Amino acid sequence: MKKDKYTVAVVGATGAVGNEMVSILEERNFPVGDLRLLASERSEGKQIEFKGKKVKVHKLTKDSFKGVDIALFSAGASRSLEFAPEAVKSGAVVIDNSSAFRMEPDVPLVVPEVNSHAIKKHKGIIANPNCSTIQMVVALKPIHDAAQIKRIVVSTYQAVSGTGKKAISELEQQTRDLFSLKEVTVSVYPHQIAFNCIPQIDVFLDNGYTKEEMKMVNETRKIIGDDSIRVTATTVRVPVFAAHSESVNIETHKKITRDKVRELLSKSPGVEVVDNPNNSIYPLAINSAGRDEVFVGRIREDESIDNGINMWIVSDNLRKGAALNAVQIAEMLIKSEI
Ligand code: 25A
Ligand code: L14
Repeated sequence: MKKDKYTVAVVGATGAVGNEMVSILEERNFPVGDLRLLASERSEGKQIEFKGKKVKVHKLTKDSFKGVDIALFSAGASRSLEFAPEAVKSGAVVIDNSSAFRMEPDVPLVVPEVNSHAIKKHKGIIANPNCSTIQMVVALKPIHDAAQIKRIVVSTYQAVSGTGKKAISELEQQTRDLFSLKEVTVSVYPHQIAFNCIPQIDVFLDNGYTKEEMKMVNETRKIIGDDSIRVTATTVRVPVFAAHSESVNIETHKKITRDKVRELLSKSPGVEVVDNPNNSIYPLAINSAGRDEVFVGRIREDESIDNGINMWIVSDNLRKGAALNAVQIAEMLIKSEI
């Protein structure tokens, strides 16, 4: 049923993504009646500010969802597997930021600019895609509609904030220690991340790819709704705090020029073209942090094949890559139903 105000729960409210969810709900003036902040017992009693008031964090339990209309989950896949079905039983619609349900056939995997129509089919859970996938499909969908993408080759340069607060502290601490000529401690990532690039995000699978790389392959096809698109990815962690950057090469069935790509993308929702190479203007992580858009630049034709385009895609991984996309899904949901 439609309501004037909704009871919204944020699971993992004290984490990097959860924090961002709370501020985006406020910024966008989402019609929140009651805000329920949930995390582990480590955070019990902490307070987070929402619309000028301090809201207490409670321990997540199976009974946390009574009266909740919408539950935004971002506390890792194991918490989602355990608690999202409980939230649904209590009558909430779950928008889940973890990888737990993304590839379930019954669960819509949604990027509002690309496949908002899928929201209607939900059975209680809607999945928020992987951050690297979201920013890529926002930029590629308009090109796919115009020229039909055959193949995508992507390499990512991913910020540490995607891994959460512990990883943000680790990059800070390692940087400080190196400058103080101290021994560096490695705990979150398999290697030192300060002043380094690590070609591993998440664990390796039998095919030699990482889980993050295969998420980009499978989620891209599901969101665009075309299993014929071939995707190959290399995902790399870089010492950047916020915003993922991606070098993307596509091959299309129909020829599309660089000018046409620029024109299409400058009209596309959620995208901003930043592409003036003569003045060294192109998307940068430091300019994209804190912003909502997916920034695209370095657009050029791939001279090694007939129908190819190269581009550089940057977006804030905690915002469009996670919290903002989830809140946008919630906005569409309340427009259409519950
Ligand atoms: O368990 P997993 O699947 O490996 O996932 C945990 C990781 O998932 C990150 C998350 O980042 C964390 O690194 N993550 C976020 N979004 C994700 C996504 N889409 C994602 N992983 C995959 N896909 P985070 O640390 O920024 O946020 C974690 C949030 O989840 C809450 N949480 C954790 N366990 C919980 C839980 N909530 C309910 N029940 C549980 N059992 C977590 O709350 C936070 O909100 P918290 O209270 O546990 O943490 C508050 C602060 O404490 C620090 N901290 C975290 N772990 C420890 C810790 N301190 C001491 N010891 C620890 N072991 C954090 O810095 C956090 O700020
Ligand atoms: O599937 O940067 O949402 O470590 C969460 C962790 C994406 C990568 C997901 C990271 C992942 C992210």
